[in-house]
Amino acid sequence: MQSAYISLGDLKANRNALAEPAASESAGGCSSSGGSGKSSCGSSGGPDDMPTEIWDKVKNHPCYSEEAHHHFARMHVAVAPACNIQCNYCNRKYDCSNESRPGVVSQKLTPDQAVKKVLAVASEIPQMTVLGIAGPGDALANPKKTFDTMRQLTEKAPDIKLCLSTNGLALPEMVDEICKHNIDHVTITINMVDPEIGAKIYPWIFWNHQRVTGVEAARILHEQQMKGLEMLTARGVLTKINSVLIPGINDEHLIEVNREVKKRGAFLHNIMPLISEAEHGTHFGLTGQRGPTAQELKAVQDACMGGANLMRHCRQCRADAVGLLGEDRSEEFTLDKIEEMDIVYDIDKRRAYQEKVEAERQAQHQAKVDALADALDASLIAGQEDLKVLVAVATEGQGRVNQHFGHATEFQIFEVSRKEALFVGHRRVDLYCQGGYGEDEQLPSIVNAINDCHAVLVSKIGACPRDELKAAGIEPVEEYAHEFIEKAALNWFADYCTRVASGAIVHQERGDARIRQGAVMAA
Ligand code: CLF
Ligand code: SF4
Repeated sequence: MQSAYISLGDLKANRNALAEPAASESAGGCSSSGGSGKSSCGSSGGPDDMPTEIWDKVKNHPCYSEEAHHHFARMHVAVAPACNIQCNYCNRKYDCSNESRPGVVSQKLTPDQAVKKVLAVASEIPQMTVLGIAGPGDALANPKKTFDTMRQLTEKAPDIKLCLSTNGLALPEMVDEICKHNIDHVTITINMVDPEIGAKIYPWIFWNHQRVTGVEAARILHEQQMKGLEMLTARGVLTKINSVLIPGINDEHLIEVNREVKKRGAFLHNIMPLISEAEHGTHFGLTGQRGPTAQELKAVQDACMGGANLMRHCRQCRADAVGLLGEDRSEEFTLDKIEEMDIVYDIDKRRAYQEKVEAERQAQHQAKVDALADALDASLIAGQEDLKVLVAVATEGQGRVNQHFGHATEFQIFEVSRKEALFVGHRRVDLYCQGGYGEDEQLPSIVNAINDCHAVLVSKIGACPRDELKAAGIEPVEEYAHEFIEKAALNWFADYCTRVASGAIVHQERGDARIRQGAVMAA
């Protein structure tokens, strides 16, 4: 059995410390600072909780807004193969077209090829609003290719938001260039603010033409990351911090990371589980370092609430991902297929389509607001004001419960209470339906993946998985097929509270769940 490195008591103590910031924490300057202490990212239905200019930057960015990620897509172009550091969780040699995780890529592109691919995707997927450069190495360790791509796109596809991610080592010297190309969104991966901890994550960095190792390497990296973050904040660039949760190394420390990045104006903090399957050949994978369980990940994220805003809907994308988060359409846009496409980049058509998508997203937001009133009433009647439960949802987009149980390769997880239906993560699973028949051997692993949930909301489910889920204590629910997710989750919650109040059922706590490492995306 795996040991739990994270003590909930310790996390609570740290969380209390977080709730009482030092006076110096008001520094950091930018109006985009993640200081509102919300439990998830800037995702409201309107600019009511942030300045208009920030809202304009996040409203259709699928990573910076949880609501937007149900409706808008992003794509990555793999123009940045080199890296200037080594992380113990990275091995870029491994490629598999069925595998989804950072550093994995099928085709590396030149800037010209990348631009052609972006225009091809933009003409086929009008809701694709963001272009990111996320490797497969480090975007800023390949500055010529990265900025050449961005420069061309500013001219040829002016309505697409530009985004990049970096380990931060080369960031301070690149901030001018980032601003010059109107790159409004930058992600920095920051796993530590203590070089002693950093030395356990980074074996070396390449700095001033030589390899530096140990604590000294981590110290340089840390200083560059903090300096780069402060410079971006001062220039009004929205920054997101990605942190990889590595049990036993930086789990409790990530609360300190959250505090430090908030102080420096980070807009969002994305805490992701370590992926460390041995077959990926990473140092951590080969030495048996495990990733966190679902409950461990959620405990650290919950402990950070009150600090920098949290992102919980990250899918740990490939460096050539295309589509909505959680889906991957990169196979439709290989270089040979693009050659045969008739590419028509029609900016007016794209705008018209995106306006329709935005209207749908506003409708989803309003449905959520309306359903909250029902949930509040029912929980009060049931005497369950403090009740919170997790529900799993099968969806193929548009923010609706619109997928069959057997077609799901991931479930979205919402924590429902009388106050909200909060997106808290997703769980990848093996496909149950294998072309007309159900694969019963998959069921135990699917149950394991959502074992902490009280219900699973689907558009349809067969008799066999229905019975097995019920036996495991998870309620299969079809009643809300094709409704907006939050409305469906809140309505189910209201019904659940009513049944508890009437004595029809007894509320019981659920157990932990397993986070599936890597992902099989193909059906
Ligand atoms: Fe890509 Fe990253 Fe930009 Fe998004 S991804 S460069 S901010 S456009 Fe998003 Fe993918 Fe998570 Fe990254 S879900 S891995 S957070
Ligand atoms: Fe891999 Fe990114 Fe780390 Fe470089 S910074 S070693 S590409 S994970």
